[in-house]
Amino acid sequence: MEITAIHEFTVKIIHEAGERIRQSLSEKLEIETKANANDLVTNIDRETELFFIEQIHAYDPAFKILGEEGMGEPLESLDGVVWIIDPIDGTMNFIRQHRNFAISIGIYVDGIGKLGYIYDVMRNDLYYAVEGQGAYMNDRQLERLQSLPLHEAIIGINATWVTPNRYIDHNKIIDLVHHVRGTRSYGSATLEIASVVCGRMDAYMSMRLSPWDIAGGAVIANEVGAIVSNLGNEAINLEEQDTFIIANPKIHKTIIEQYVHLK
Ligand code: 2AM
Ligand code: CA
Ligand code: CA
Ligand code: CA
Repeated sequence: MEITAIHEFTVKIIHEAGERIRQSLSEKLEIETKANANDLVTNIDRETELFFIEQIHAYDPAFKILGEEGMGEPLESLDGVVWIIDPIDGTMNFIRQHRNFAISIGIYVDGIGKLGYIYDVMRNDLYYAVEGQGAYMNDRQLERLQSLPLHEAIIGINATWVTPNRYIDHNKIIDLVHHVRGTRSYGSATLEIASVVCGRMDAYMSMRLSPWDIAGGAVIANEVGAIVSNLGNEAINLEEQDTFIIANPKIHKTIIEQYVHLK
């Protein structure tokens, strides 16, 4: 597989898709719900995924594609070259805020992450990595993450973590929130992951993410020394939904060992 050629091709189609999405903001969106009333999808999520599938299959029909909106063939395994795509991550932000959403792509070969992309569409910022060749935000190479104490950390969590919930003991999370320097919640998992790999935030966790939310980010994380796992400290699984954390190494260990008590 010609990694450099695929990388150049991917950057090109991400920028084209981003331009189409920006154009769509001046048109009326068709909005539907999926699993629940707050789980939204638009015609642009689907059209963007279809655009990627058409472009990728024109490039090489053997590439397999897993996309959130299910516009491709069902994926039977991670064997071969698999593109894992979230056409719009942060659909609610896309609809309501017209910002704070991203395109994310991870390209895996036999289950190993080779190329990862998170594109902040409205800021025109591309975060990416090629396995073994470092990670970048646009032209700037990202540095390996520096260690810092938990009381200086900014962590990404949303408000449901400090309310009673079925996944974790929320009282320990209240302790965590009191202990850290600050918390943030952006409403786009991939942009929160991008914040961690850049060192703007030191951890991000979610109670339920899907493969397309984390596939691109995990490749970038490896290149800067960020740790990704589920909240049980097991390797991420690209075939099903799971809990998720990405963090600076020491912060990852402290949060998992001292603050996350899974039910
Ligand atoms: P999405 O916008 O692509 O659906 C905010 O809730 C973050 O969690 C977004 O990155 C969103 O991705 C993701 N997410 C994952 N599963 C979700 C679900 N079932 N409902 C809403 N958001 C979900
Ligand atoms: Ca969605
Ligand atoms: Ca998503
Ligand atoms: Ca999405």
